[in-house]
Amino acid sequence: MTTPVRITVTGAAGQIGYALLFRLASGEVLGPDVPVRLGLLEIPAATRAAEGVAMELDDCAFPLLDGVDVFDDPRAAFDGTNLALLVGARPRGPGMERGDLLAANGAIFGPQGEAIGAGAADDVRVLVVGNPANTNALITAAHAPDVPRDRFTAMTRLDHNRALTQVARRADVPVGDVRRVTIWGNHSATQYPDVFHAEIAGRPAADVLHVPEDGAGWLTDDFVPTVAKRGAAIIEVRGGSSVASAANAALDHVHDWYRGTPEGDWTSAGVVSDGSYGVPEGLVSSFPVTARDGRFEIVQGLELNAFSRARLDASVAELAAERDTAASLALL
Ligand code: NAX
Repeated sequence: MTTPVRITVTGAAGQIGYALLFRLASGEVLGPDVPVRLGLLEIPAATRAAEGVAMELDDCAFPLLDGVDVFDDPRAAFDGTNLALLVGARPRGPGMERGDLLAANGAIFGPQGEAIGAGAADDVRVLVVGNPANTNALITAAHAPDVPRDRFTAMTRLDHNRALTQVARRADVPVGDVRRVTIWGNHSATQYPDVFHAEIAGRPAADVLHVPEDGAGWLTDDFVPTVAKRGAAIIEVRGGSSVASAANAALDHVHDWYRGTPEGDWTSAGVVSDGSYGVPEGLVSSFPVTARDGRFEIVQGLELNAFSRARLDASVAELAAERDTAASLALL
């Protein structure tokens, strides 16, 4: 057996953890010849539940699963890890302001970043799912200054997948016919799902869907709010937050990061900005990205019309405000 990929999942006893661990162990994400060793990090109060998840993983007899370890200490959990999925986070409680939420999450993601910096493998890759995902990724990266910046990502793949389906529904085509949709900015209500570079069965989506340059009509009134508020809609209808679709998106993100995006297409991911598209360097913003040889690259050279520019700028302003709040709380 080749050396297993060590994967650490935080919040492993939570809902999303439960929906993604079994698929990671099955081989469908990293490949049918890639053994994995899973580390489950939880808070002490939830390690017993995580042990139960580990027992169930054992009971699946996955041939590629080298073993499962349960941790309540980040240093031990991230020691030697190749892939860190940071799912566990502090949800917004009643009356909690954005600063309170960032402070609570800073207390989680700061130490986890330090632990990644101290002990993770040289090739470590980090995906932050726990909200506020972009700024939690920024805080994590800030605490691991020796790890290359391109190893820290935040999940906007669920928004991306939601956008693909909304476009396909509108055009009445199979979702596989839709390519090159983009989520820009923050994983929040200000995110900008962009169809101006998208294609439907090889034709410009804006032509097929009759979207004017100023975004009036369906784009502004229906598409953007439907994608941006889909999480709230799921809570209202299902009676709980997105779980399986969120886990699926995390696995799509990991799959593409390791195994590449399809030729001629791209996906969306929160990555550390290099200044592309005027997004201030260092912010973790969603961009259109391709993946090759285990690296995400921001798609360059897309023209943004005035509508897209304004939407992107608004979401980036929110990211900058979150960064400033995090800095003022000494979380960076
Ligand atoms: P759950 O509340 O079911 O699970 C969270 C788990 O994290 C709990 O078991 C808890 O004990 C654990 N945890 C808390 N602090 C921890 C720490 N310091 N170390 C390790 N584990 C810790 O939430 P779930 O539904 O699984 O959602 C997890 C996160 O994903 C939430 O922050 C949620 O907001 C976020 N989401 C992000 C999405 C995205 O697109 N980026 C979409 C889905 C989801 O809303």
